[in-house]
Amino acid sequence: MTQEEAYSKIHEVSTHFPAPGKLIKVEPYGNGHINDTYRLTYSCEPAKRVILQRMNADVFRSPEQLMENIGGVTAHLREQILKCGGNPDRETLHFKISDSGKNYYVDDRHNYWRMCDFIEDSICLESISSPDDFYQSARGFGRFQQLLSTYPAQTLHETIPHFHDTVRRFQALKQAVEADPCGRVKSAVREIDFAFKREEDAGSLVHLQKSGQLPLRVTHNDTKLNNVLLDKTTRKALCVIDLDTVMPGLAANDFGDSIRFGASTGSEDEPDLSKVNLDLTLYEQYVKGFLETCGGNLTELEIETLPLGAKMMTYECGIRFLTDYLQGDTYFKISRAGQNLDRCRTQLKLVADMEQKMDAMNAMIQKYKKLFWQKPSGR
Ligand code: ADP
Ligand code: GN1
Ligand code: MG
Repeated sequence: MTQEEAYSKIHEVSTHFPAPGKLIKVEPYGNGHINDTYRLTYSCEPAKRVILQRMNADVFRSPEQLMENIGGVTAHLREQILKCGGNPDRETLHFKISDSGKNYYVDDRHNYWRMCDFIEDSICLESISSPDDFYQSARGFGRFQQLLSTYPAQTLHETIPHFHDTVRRFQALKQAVEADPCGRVKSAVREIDFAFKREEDAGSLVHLQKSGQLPLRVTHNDTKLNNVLLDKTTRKALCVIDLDTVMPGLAANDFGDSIRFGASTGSEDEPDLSKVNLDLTLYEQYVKGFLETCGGNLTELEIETLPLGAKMMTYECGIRFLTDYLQGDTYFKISRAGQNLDRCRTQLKLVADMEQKMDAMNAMIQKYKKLFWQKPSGR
């Protein structure tokens, strides 16, 4: 499809959602790896902007269920935010109802589209410009989990089954190495070796959850820095976005995914690994913001396994990028050859660095646990 054809398709799709005026601009938007995101501008006074997304049907096999989750979760967040005296129009996403009566529209090629208000006067960061930005992102994700602690988790559909089952992710890597469909194994021997040496670690959190030692909570499961918006004026946490993977999950995974992306001194696809390390100052800011907002709800073991969550989410993401590289880059969008291998390398470099820094990571958890957590009486 040419760009012109794509834009004419978007014009057509937009007519199935309520229009506040004449559609005057369509632009590709954001840096997500999964969905196709566009920002649309309508001429009205003041001009109104919305986000239109084509959901990735290869990744999300039951878009109806996914949008049911999102409808339920955003309605709950709206109520909770109102109760706290917040502004739900800015602090949670608002999806529009299409002419099908649903919060999505299915086109003639069976593509699923959804539209939500663009949150104005917000910023979405790809990297940290000050430790305070990262502290704010921690507060955003921590508050999100806190607000959803009263949500009936059993009503949520599993939008991607076994999403953070690191043991299965490891099995998928093993299969990709054995099949080697693109002949790329030879270019990733060191990475495969590093990942295989840590096979036993893959089960650490999964086993604690399966044995009932770690509880499932309503979690976001994709807590990258660019999935939380900050207020442009105050630079405080504003709104958590990208709700596709809100499912029952582990607090350690939400904590860990933020650390692997935001507390790295390099970008996720940095080819120069000397630039990639865990920044302990940023890590500490995240610990503080996260425990301040949702630590009171967590069990002692949940708090103490947060650093393990950081290592495991980084390892898991590394082996997911590696698997995708070996399989021919079919899952994560790439903009250049070798990008998924570079992404894998940054994650594995971070794992190695976290292994070195684990004592310091644990000590910071203890420091903030004392401030923001109390042993419940009778436990
Ligand atoms: P993906 O699953 O592909 O990551 P996202 O839902 O995260 O898709 O959207 C991609 C990007 O679009 C985000 O990182 C953010 O920059 C921007 N974005 C998405 N929704 C909004 C919104 N409602 N307001 C402002 N920006 C948004
Ligand atoms: C994807 O959608 P996005 O870009 O926020 C992926 C995450 C990975 C991340 C790595 C549904 O997140 O799991 O951690 O890329 N989302 C899905 O950057 O697979
Ligand atoms: Mg995203």
